Order: sequence, then structure tokens, then C-alpha cells
Amino acid sequence: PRILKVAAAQVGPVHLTSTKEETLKRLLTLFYAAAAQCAQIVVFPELTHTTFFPRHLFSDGLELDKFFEVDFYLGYGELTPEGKHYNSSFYYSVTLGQIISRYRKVHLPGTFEPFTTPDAVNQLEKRYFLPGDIPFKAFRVPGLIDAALKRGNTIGGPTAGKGDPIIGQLICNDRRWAEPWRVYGLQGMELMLVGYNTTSHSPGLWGSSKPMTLEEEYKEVMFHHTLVMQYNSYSNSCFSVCAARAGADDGKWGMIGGSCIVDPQGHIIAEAKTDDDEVIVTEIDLKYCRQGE
Ligand code: CDT
Repeated sequence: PRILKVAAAQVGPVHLTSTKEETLKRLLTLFYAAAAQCAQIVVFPELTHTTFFPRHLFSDGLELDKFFEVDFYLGYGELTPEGKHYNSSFYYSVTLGQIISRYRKVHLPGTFEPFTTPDAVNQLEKRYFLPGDIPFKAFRVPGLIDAALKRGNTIGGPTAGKGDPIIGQLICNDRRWAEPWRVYGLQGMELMLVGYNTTSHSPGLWGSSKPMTLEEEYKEVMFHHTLVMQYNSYSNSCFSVCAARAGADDGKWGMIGGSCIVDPQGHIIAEAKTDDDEVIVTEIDLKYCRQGE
């Protein structure tokens, strides 16, 4: 059997004033909670270590750079040795003791210039990040499944066993577009990992055909989130794990939460119940990615 235990680590509010040490402590607590439930893969959100800083305008480059790190695992603000900024994630394999896949967000939402209205909710990703330049490359992860099965799929590095799961990664807004899922899907991807920060109220950014109350807007944003996770998992016959930032950063910037794990039939098989730090864990059997076999 090709069975894995996967987890999404949802992270509650992280304020502008939160220190990385405080946040890291919370992430470790979530990590250990997932490990205690025997999870083999834990997915953390986009830009995990800090508040979702593209809502703020920073004119001082040095002040901005404290949100970037050269290396880490999870979703993070990447500062390259050449001084370029990306919204990135990576996958670290314990078996190999190294990062085996890197990704840089391609679909950067929001604006370059900040809004000027007093109630503006900025999303300045176009200002702070370059669009991702790494291909959507699925990767095999060794060591997670002992018994290799005959799949006849040849992608992956030299250490890749034939039964090793095939994984893809995206960041937040990327999940709304069919192409990245399909490009990974055509490489036999069985598990998609997505970290995200989705604001529950984004005047001027989300289109809507009618005026909405805050509650209606939250429901609509959550509907689109689950719609794309469920539909794309279904249409590519893969499992997916998505991990959110949740709650209100700085007491006012609402995030939808909604971390969940979806099966290849498009059903949500595990989901977060809170708007705060929370781990969800479930077992998945990759045989369900291969319909009709
Ligand atoms: N972080 C991120 O990509 N957020 C976007 C919101 C876009 S504009 C309100 C998302 O697709 O969830």
C-alpha cells in the first residue's frame, strides 16, 4: 500500500510586532503536534514567519528586508544572493537531509502602488516580489513509503524509488489557476502542497457582481478557496493539502483560514475548525490517484 499521513499546520494571527522567535515557537508546537500524530508531511502557510507584510507599505528597503531570509523551509520571503526578492517555498526531505524542491510564486496578486483610501487593504505583492522563475516541476520524495510499487513513472532524481510519492507545490494565488495544476498533473503529481494568506476583506481587489456585507464577502472568499482546491484536486486526480494563515493580524487584518485536505474525488477529508493555530492530520492512500487500475 502507498499510504501517507499528511498534515496542514494552520497559523493564527501573526502581528507586525510579533517576533520571529515567538512565531517560530508556535510553528514548532504545531510541527510537534503533527509529528505526535505520526504525520509524515507537514504543510505550513505562505510567508509563514511573519505577518502578511504585503498589506503594509515600506519605503525603507532595510526595514523590508527583515521579512526576508536567505534560507528556511516552509513558505518564506526569499532574498537571493543577487538581491532579488521572491515569495517562495521549499520542501525539505528528512530522508535526504536537504531541500529537494524549491518554488517561487508565479501569480502575484494586488497592486504595485498602495491604495490611498483610509480603509484600504493593500496587497503589495507586485511591489515586493518578482514573479517566480522556477518551472512547475513535480518531485519524488524518497523514504516516505517503504514498499515501492511498479508505476513505470520515470520522473524524479537518481534516488527516487518508483513508489515514492510525486509531489507539487504552489503558493496561494497560484491555486486559483488551472495551468500550474495541469502542468504538475501531467507529470503524475499525486499530492499538491499549498500555503496561503487569503484576506477575508479586500476592497478594490476582489471583483463582485453585487455589494456584500463583510459576512457575505467572507463566505464568498471561502467558497472560491474550497472551490479551487476541490475542483483542481478532482480534475488532476490528486490529493492536496493547503495550510492557511488565519484570524486577524494586528487585530484588524482578517484572514479566512480554511486549511483543508482534499482527496482526488474533490472531497474535503479534513479541515481546520478554528481561526487560530491548529493542526489537521489525515491518512491518504495514493492508490486513489489512479482511477480504474
Ligand atoms: N496571498 C495571496 O496570494 N492572496 C490572494 C488574494 C488576492 S487579492 C485579494 C489569494 O488568491 O488568496
